[in-house]
Amino acid sequence: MTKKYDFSRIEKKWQKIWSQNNFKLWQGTDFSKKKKHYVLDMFPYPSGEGLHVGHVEGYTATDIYSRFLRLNNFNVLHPMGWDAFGLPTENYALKTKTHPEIITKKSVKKFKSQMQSLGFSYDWTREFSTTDPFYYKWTQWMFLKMFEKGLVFRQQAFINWCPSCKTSLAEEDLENGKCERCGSEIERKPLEQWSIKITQYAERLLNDLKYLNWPQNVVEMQKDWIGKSTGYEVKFKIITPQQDSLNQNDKETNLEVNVFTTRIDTIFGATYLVLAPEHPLVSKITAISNKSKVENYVNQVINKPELLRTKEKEITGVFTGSFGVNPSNNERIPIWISEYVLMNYATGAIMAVPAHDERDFKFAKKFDLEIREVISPDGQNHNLEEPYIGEGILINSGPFDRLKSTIAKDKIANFVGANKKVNYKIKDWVFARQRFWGEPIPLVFCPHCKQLIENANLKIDEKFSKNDVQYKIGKYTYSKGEILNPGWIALKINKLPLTLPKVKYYKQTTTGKSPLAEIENWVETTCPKCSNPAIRETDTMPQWAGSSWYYLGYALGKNLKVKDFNKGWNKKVIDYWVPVDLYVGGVEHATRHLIYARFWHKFLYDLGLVSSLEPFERLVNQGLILGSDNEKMSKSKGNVINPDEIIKQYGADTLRIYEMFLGPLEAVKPWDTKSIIGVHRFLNRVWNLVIVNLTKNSFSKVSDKDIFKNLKINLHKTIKKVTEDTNNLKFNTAISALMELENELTINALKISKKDFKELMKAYLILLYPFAPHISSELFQILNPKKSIDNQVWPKFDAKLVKETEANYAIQVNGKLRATLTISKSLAQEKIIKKAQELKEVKKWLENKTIKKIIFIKDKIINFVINS
Ligand code: ANZ
Ligand code: ZN
Repeated sequence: MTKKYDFSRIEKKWQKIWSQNNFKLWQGTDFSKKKKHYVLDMFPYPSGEGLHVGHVEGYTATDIYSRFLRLNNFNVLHPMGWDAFGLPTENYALKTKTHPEIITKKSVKKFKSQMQSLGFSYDWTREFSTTDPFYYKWTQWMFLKMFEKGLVFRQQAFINWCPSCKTSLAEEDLENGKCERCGSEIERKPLEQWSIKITQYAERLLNDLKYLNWPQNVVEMQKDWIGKSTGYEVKFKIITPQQDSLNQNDKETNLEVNVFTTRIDTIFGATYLVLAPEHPLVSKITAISNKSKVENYVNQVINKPELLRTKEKEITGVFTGSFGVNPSNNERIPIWISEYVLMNYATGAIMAVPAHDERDFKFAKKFDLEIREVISPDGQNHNLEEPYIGEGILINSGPFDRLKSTIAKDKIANFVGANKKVNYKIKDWVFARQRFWGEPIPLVFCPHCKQLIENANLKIDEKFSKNDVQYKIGKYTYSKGEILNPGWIALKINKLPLTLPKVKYYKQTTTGKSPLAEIENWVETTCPKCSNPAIRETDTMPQWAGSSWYYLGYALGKNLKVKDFNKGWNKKVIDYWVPVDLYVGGVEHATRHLIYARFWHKFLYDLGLVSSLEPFERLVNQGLILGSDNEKMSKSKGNVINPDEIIKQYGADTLRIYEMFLGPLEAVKPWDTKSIIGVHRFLNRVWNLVIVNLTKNSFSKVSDKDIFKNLKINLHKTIKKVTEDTNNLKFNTAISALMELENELTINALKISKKDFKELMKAYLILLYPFAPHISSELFQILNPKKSIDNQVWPKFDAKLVKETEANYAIQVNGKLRATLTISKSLAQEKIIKKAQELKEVKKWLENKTIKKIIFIKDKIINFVINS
C-alpha cells in the first residue's frame, strides 16, 4: 500500500515541531560569531480580514531566503510584529463600541496563526505590536528627544475634514478628494498641529541614497519627494495704484515681492508676476476695483488640496491691479494671482516667463499677456507656437544678447541682485492625528510655565544641534523644545509610557478633536516642572511613528522591556544586527514610510544611538498580485483569493511554491488558479518519488553507471542554479530547475541503486526545503530517520561536473535568432531539438507551419527552416 501525500497532516506535524522551545530553531542569536544576516518584512497592519495573497508573496520570499541562509551557516534575524495603530481599527471600535485594543488582539491572533500555517520561520521571541506600551514607551522617548532638541514645533497644517462625518481624515481615507465612507466633498481646515522638522535632514536624505542597494525607481521616487531645486531668489519692487483714486498717479511703495526661479537667465522675458492666492501681499496690493474679484477667487481655491490645484487643466487667475518692476529692464509688469502657484513652495511667488514655461505660456495665451522670446535655439527670433524650454542663446536681453543661456545665469543674477537659493519640495512632517488609537503625545500644556518662558524672552537658535544646552529660568530648567514652544512641557522620562486611558469604549467627537479630549480625568493633570494645573496634549501620533524604528525594536529584543531607558538601549546589540541586510515589501511604501524611517534613523545617529548611516541596505519590492481578471484584487470586484482556502485545498507548500512560481518577485502578475494544480502535482510527484519507490523497493542492485553520472551532473547543475537564483531572489527560475530535476529523477529512479538514490534525494530535498519546507522535512526524515533537515548544510556543486556539460544553443527560425537554450551536452540530438521546439519564443514561430529542414550545429546553433 502506498501512502498518499497527506499535506494537512504533514504540515501540522512540522509546524508543531518547529514551534518547540519557543521556536528555538528560528531564533537569531545576539553576538554569534557566525555571519549575521537581518532579513526583514514590512510588518503588516493586522486588519480583521486576515492575510491576503500579497502578504503571502513577500513573506514567502523572505522565508525562503532566511531558511536558505541558515543552511549556509548564517546567523539570521527574521522577525515579525504588528503595525497596529490606525484608522480602520479605530473606526471599527467606534462602530462596535469596543476598545480598539480588543480588536487588535483578535486580528493579531488571526494573522499569527495564518503565518504559522504557512510555515514561516519567524523569530517569535522578538514579536511586538506598535500598540504594546512596552514598545510605544520607546516611540514616546524618541519623540521627546526630538522635542528636547528643538526638532518639534507647532505649525498651521491643513487637515482633511469631512463635514458630514464630522471627522478629520487621513490622505489614505480619501477617494478622489471625497470621504471614503459617506462620499461627501471634503474640506481642508487649517489647524495648528505638532510637526517635525524633517526638512533639516533633506540634504542628507538625498545624499545618502547613493549608499543604498535599492530599486532605481524607488530611489527616483525618494529624490522627487525630497525635490531639491537649485535656483535664485530675486526681488521685484511693487507699484500699487492709489487706493482711493485709481488710474491716477501711481504710488511708489516700499513693498517688494521675492520670487524663486530656476531660470534667472530668462528674466528679460518675465512679462508678469504671479502670487499664490494665500500670499500675504495679496491683501496689501489689491486695488479697490479688483477687490471683489480677487476675494472671490481666493475663496474658491483656498480649500482645494494642493495636488488638485497643480493638476487643474483649466488655467485660472485674476489681476490684482498692481504692478511689479522687472529689475533687468525696469519695465512695469502686472501682478496676478493664480492657483498654480503654491504658497508652501519656495517664496509663493513667481516671475512668469511665458515664452519658456508651459504653464506661464498657457496663462499668457488665456489672459492675453505679452510673450517675449529671450532664449533662442538658433539666435533668431521666432513666432512661438509653444514655449521653448531648453537652453540656447539669449535675445531681447539687453547687454546679455548673444550669450549662451548656461553661461548667462550667474552674470544676470549678479546684474539684478539675485541670490543663489536651494529649495526642497519635502515638507515638515505633520506629527499629529485627532484620534484615540495612536501613541499619546507625552506633552502637557502649562499656562504658568508659558508665562515664565515668555517673560524671559530668550533668543535661541532654532536649528537642530546635537549639543543643545538646557535653559534656566528662575528655579526651573527648560529644554530647547520647551523654550521654542512656550507652555508645552515634556513628561519626565520615568513617567513613560503615557498610556491610553482604559475606557470601556469612547465616542467620536463632533469638534474635530481627538476622543481623548473628552476623557476629562485623563486630560487634567499637573505640570511636571512647576506642579501647577496643566492639560495633556490630546492629539496622538500618526501611524507612521511606530513603523519608523521597529527594525531596531527587533534587534533590541528583550531589552525593550528593560525599565531604565539607558540600560535598555543596548547599542552593542543594535550595532551587531543593524543595518537590515534585506528589506522586502510593497512599493506603496517607497516614499512616506521609507523617508520617515530613514529620517528617524539619522536622528538617532546624530544622538549616537545607532552607528550606521542608513537603516535598510538592500530593498526589494514584491510585485502586486492581480486577480485572475488582471484587475487589482478588491472585494467589490469579487476577485479576492483567500490564502486559507488554498492552504486547505492544496496545502501551504503548494501555495508557497505557486506564488513564487507565478513570475519574478518584482513583477506585477495575475493569479492563475489553474496552475496551482500543476504545482500541486509537482509536489505529489516528489512525494511519490520517495514513497512509492521506497515501498516497492525495486531499485537496481547496482546503478547504471551512465545514468547515475548523468543524474549527478543534473543534480550539480541544479545545485548551482538554485543557489545562484535563491541568492538573487529569482525564485521562479530556481523552482523550474527543481521541477526539471524531479522529472529526471522520476524517470530514472529505478535504474540506480537504493544507496545512490538516497544520496541524490537527500541533496534534492535540501534544495527544495526553503521553498516547500514541510514536505521536504517529512521526506528527509523518512530517508534519514535520525537526522533533521533543519540543520543540514546546503550542498555545494562540483564545478567540474557542471562546467563541461552545458552548451549554449542559438535557436533560429529561418535564420533569425528567436531564443537561446542552455542544455546538457550529453543529451541526444533529438532531445535537444525537441526542447528547442518547445520554447515559448520558438513555438509561436512554428505554429501551423511545416518545418522543411532542421539545421543542427552541435553545441552552437539550431535553425528551423519553415515555409514563410
Ligand atoms: C521663471 C521660469 C522661467 C521658471 C522658465 C521656469 C522656467 P522647481 O524645479 O520645481 O523648483 N515656481 C517657483 N515657485 C513656485 C511656486 N511656489 N509654485 C509654483 N511654481 C513655482 O521649479 C522652479 C520653477 O517653478 C521656478 O522657475 C518658477 O518658475 C516655478 F523658463 O521661474 B521659474
Ligand atoms: Zn509648569
